[in-house]
Order: sequence, then structure tokens, then C-alpha cells
Amino acid sequence: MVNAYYLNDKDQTVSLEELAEIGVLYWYIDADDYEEKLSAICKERKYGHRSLVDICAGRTMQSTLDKFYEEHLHEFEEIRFIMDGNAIFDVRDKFDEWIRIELEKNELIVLPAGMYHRFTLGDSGRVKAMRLFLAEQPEPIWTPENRDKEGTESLPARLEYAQKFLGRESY
Ligand code: KMT
Ligand code: NI
Repeated sequence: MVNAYYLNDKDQTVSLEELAEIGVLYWYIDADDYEEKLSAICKERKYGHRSLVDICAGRTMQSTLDKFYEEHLHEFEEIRFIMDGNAIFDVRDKFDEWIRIELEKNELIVLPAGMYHRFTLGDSGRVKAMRLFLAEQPEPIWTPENRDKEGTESLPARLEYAQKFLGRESY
């Protein structure tokens, strides 16, 4: 199923259950016939807007790719459905270690609000992905709050995440 492992020890794989413990959700959906399954998830989790992104090494600006790879969080959950190509999301575990999640076509991931992560392209150098946004958002928001920025650690989304999934007030 999901291909996830510790970045500092590739033999130490991470299961969907372990990912769920830190709030990461995952679905496998046929990207060539997704509407029924995706609609059900959107209804259940109250997703509204959808948009497609095509990110490509060499075509997408390097500054954009660099920004995605800086450790950050968002105030809302990050929902990405891989339609083609592949992608890498690194997320922090409870002990602040990197878990690398390698995603391919047909895989949908939800990173909870307030979780530190970063994104980069996979070995194909290209990804076509659908971004989904909570219906409560008046317009799609995916502002990254970088970890090294003053104040990120005390954002409400971070405090809630730390309390709910890390069992502490903040890291
Ligand atoms: C993010 O915030 O990490 C991203 O939007 C990554 C690129 S979307 C495939
Ligand atoms: Ni992000």
C-alpha cells in the first residue's frame, strides 16, 4: 500500500496505522475513475474547491520547488490526490524525525492542519495532482507557515495539532 519509511533508516517502514496516529490519512483511488469515491470523501470531510497542479522539474520555477521543500505547516489540512507522476511528502513523527512518504498515481493523502512537512518531486520529476480544500474556506488557502519563522510554533493550528497528536502543548 503506502510507501513510507524513516528518512534516516530506509529499512524502517511506516504503516498506515502509524501514519494515522500522527493524523495522516490515506486513500487509494483509481485516478482514471475517481469521481464516485472522491465525492464520498468530499462529502464526509466537507471538501469544496478542487484545483489541478502540474509540477515539473525544469519547468516549474526552482524558487517554487525550493519553497515547497522548506519545512512548513498550514492552518488547514493539506489534501493532495496524485493523478499522474509521483511525489514525496516528508512529515515529522512524534519525536520530530522525518518520515518520507512516496506517493504515486491513485494515492490521496491528507496532512492535518498544524503538522510540519515538506514536499518534493519523486524520481519521475513530475507530478499532476488535485488539491482539495475545505468548503469552509472562502477561497483556496495554502499559505505555508515556515517552521523557522517567528510565531509559527504558537499558531492555533500548531497548538491544536501538538495537543491532539503529540500529547504535549507544543514541541
Ligand atoms: C505544500 O503545501 O506542501 C504543497 O502544496 C506541495 C505541492 S502540491 C503537490
Ligand atoms: Ni504544505
